[in-house]
Amino acid sequence: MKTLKIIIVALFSIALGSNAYAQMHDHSKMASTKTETLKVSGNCEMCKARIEKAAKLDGVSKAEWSTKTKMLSVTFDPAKTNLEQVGKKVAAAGHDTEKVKATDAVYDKLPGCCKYR
Ligand SMILES: [Cu+2]
Repeated sequence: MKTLKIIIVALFSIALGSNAYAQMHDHSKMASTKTETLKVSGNCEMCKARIEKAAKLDGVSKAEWSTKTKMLSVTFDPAKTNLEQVGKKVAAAGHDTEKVKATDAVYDKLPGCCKYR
């Protein structure tokens, strides 16, 4: 009976996602992620989806961009990536950041509603 309980608990943790489980129970792991913000140019919900998708590099656990403040909040593992790499990726998707600007070629391909310049 006890074994069955352990199996159920184990399956439940897998269902929750190993990352969520680790974050809830391993405080040292929580401290190893960092959340930083970066200004990213854009307009609409389509931009939001594009920016957030581009920002999700390996090591990035959360990326959220606000259409109001134009700020991208990135939660990442500093051992795996950094804000500069995220910025480069976002710029490559067509959105200017503080440090890295999108090339004209990429920018020109954005849909009309997304032209922020
Ligand atoms: Cu847009």
